[in-house]
Amino acid sequence: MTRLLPLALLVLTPMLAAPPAVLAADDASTAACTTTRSRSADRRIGYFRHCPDTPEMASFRGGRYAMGDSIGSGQPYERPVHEVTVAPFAIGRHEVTRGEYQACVDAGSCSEPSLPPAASEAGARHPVVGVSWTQAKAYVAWLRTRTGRAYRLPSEAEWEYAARAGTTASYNWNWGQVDKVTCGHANALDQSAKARHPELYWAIDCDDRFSQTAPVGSFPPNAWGVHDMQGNAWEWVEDCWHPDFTGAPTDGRAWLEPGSDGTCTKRVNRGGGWGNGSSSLRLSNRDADPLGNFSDGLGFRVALSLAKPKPAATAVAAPTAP
Ligand SMILES: [Ca+2]
Ligand SMILES: [Ca+2]
Repeated sequence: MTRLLPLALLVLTPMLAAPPAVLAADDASTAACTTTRSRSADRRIGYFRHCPDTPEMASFRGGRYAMGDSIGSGQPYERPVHEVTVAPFAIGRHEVTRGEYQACVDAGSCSEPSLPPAASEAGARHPVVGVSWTQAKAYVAWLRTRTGRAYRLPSEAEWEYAARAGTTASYNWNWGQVDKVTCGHANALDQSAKARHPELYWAIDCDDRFSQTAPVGSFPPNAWGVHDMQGNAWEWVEDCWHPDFTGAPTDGRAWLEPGSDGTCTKRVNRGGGWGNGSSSLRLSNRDADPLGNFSDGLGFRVALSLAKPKPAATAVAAPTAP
């Protein structure tokens, strides 16, 4: 598979993190912080943050959806479309930011990103990029220690469920009406990026104001209140790479059985990034990289399993629709 950017793709020595401890999502017995909660303006979606320096999360009941390229415009590895039932979970409202990742670095539990940011991308609210899958795993291991909750990377099925927010279209902002990336909805390879990187031979025909990463939340959220699932930074997920969805799990778990090469050294990443155009930002598009690779366009967000929904007025609230 070809990704126009990241510009730099290097290889680190693979180093698998220890498997996560299994903790109940609402088990506060080891919590180090006070959880803060809020709801979307229409009160359908519950948000929470376990510690001031940890990511804000959006809660979903889970449900059944069609995963993969139901439009027919994608690649064979985006098919077959298959029904998946996702259990209740929470996912970061944003990509993990540089500021959030730095808290883990400061604690001595994460290594610095392998690519220093350009001055214009160094702000704490920019997504952390230049981190390998292994570094992303180290961050979620630190989150488990910091919060006492079983944070992890999302499964690929959870990622697509949250990204689609109920739509079967290619993009969650137009529901099939305009089949391309628009500069008002996602940070993609636009005219400002082409001006900064003249070696690129094309870009979408508008200016989204961000030649590389944008601070998270600079673009509107999807229908379920989650930002930048399409564009800005590509996002690592837990799953091993498989050449298509034949035999994929239908219960929303990460697909951890080895791929056709007999290994799980390549991990999936999703969503497209600032260096990509319309095709790569499609909701069903997939890519993968060796777990030690990193690039200036590849980051991640975190997830957390939830207990079955409680009444909306209590605890980690689940929205009525998602
Ligand atoms: Ca851009
Ligand atoms: Ca993204």
